[in-house]
Amino acid sequence: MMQDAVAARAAELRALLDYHSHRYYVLDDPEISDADYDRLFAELVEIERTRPDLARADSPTQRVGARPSTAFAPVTHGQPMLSLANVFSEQELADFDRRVRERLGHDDVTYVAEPKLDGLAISLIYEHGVLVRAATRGDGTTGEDVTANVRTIRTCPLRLRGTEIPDTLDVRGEVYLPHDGFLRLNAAQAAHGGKPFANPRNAAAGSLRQLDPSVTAQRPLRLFCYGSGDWLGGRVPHSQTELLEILADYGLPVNPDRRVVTGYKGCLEYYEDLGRRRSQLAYEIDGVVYKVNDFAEQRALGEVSRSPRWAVAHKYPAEEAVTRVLGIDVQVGRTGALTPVAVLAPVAVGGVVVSHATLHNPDELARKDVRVGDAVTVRRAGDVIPEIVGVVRDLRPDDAQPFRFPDRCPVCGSPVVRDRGVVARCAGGLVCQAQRRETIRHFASRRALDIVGLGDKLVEQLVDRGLAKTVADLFALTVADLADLDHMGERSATKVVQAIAASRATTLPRFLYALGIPEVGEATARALAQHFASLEALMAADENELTAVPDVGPVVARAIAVFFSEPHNREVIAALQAAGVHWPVLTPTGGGALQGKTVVLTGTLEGMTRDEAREALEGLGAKVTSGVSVRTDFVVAGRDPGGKVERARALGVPVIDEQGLRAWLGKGPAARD
Ligand code: JCF
Repeated sequence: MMQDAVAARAAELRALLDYHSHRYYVLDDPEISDADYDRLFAELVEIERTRPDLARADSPTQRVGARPSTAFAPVTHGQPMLSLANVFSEQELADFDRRVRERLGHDDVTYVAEPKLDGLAISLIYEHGVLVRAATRGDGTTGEDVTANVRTIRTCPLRLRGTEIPDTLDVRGEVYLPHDGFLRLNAAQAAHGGKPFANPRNAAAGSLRQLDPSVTAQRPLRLFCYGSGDWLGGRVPHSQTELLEILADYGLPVNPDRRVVTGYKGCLEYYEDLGRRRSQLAYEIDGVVYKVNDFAEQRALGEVSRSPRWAVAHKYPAEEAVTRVLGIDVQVGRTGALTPVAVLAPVAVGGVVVSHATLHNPDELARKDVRVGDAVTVRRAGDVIPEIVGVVRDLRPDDAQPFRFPDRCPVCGSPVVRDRGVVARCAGGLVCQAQRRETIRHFASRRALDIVGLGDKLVEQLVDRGLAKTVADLFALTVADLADLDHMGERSATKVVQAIAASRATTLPRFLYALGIPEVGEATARALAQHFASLEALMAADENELTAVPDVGPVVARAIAVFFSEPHNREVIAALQAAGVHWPVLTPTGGGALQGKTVVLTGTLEGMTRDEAREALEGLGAKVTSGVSVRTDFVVAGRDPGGKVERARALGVPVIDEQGLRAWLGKGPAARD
């Protein structure tokens, strides 16, 4: 009797753990705390340890399985795993749709559109609802058995949920690694002296082909299901939409970003919309998949050579490309840091032509061993500067020489010193023309003093001719000084002089940012201004007092203290103030109406820019962040706010509109057009 009670409790625990892990991992909506989950889990582990007869292959405790004997054994798929034909342009998409319409004999075909993940195709076999085998796609006919590794994927149910479970179900999907998991994995690899993975797809593939499933279990793999092979018994889908709904009901993860669209125009709209959101997705995608929704129509269309006629992949422009290294330049930054930059044979990457890629620092350059003449893979992710992923070793010319990093500054000839290990720095300070140039450029830039018309070419000439040795010299420039320079003339010179004069009226955060203090970006400049309220108070602060500022740690505090202790920097600041650079007096923080509140801005505001709204909120003591979490106090939503508002509602975070914000700021209603 007692024994039956234990067996019943084990069954109950398995069901509870399955239920809660589905809520947590698949629905992203947990009902119990992690600690409560762990307690249930521990209870089941204990029962299975003392009663091995109750251990079961589909138990949640079996996700970290033993080394399997069947690892990577060939598996022949019951039905072939299809691949998708690709289209790369609107025209090719229109042609696909036309062929579908012609074969079906009607217009306005309904498609299901979904993101195309850059992962690995997988087949999951469930017998009577229990996961019995997982296999890679392989050549489409025969893949490899990766059951033990797939079991460790938290979103992959070991047992299907719900009712009307099929006798056999062969689910098709994509295993992938989200961006954050990829970054975490590579950081861990680096910490253990391992080799980092080039991209999330390789990392996912490497993880699935691990011999030791306990290693795979450490990899944050995820899964989305999008189709099926054999399907015997259970509920019968008649369309792709129904199929996805049924799979979701069975507890399988399906992509929430799917949409039903009509005609190729509808497909295109989805493609463009998703393309805009691409950099915000949690995972890498390389395109969109469109499938004819109706299964009767799919059957009528059939397939050609392993690709269905009823589906197509619409690719986004490649974000990686291979090109040649024509040269390696060493650039000198504002603080004297030397950055190696590869000069490339121009190549299109993700829709833009790239001719330079950063190699970050000498260590990175040495690690990648990039040589002039090498073929390299260049990558562009979102808005970031292009980067060299690695060298294509097979294409290296026989005479390629390793790059020797200079030990003298290429601009001023001063010695190069190493600081904090990785950064190589020119020791020339403001004697170095490059550092002078970059300092002035930064000072005049849009988010600093915003001197319109003082462009790179002009700054270069000012420095080369000795007209501006420091940023303070800018305020002494006359129309006559400038009118002589290349591409100038009386009129442009007058405009620049006026712009310089106008920039005297600034704000303390802008001024601090413009000084170019190492480690002090815009956010830190704002925090410093808010905390100290005056330049004098800031300059008088010691390292200890500086670390009292939010987000200022010892490294930043030290950089600030060193900067202000430098007599030359104090002289330049005094000269700037003598030249009339000024800002409104601030009141120190402590009493702002939104002190300590965390606010997220999203969507387009009508009456102010987002920067203005942020400055105003920060002026009241609020902290403005980008991601909505349980720690967010409220969200300000403008026009077309997107997913952050939904997330806020789901978390119970209050959402206010622009009118509400203006009320907070005491500004009255926005002017509308
Ligand atoms: O996300 C994908 N990589 C993906 C691949 C999505 C799909 O709906 C697919 C696929 C490969 C084949 N559908 C098929 C039929």
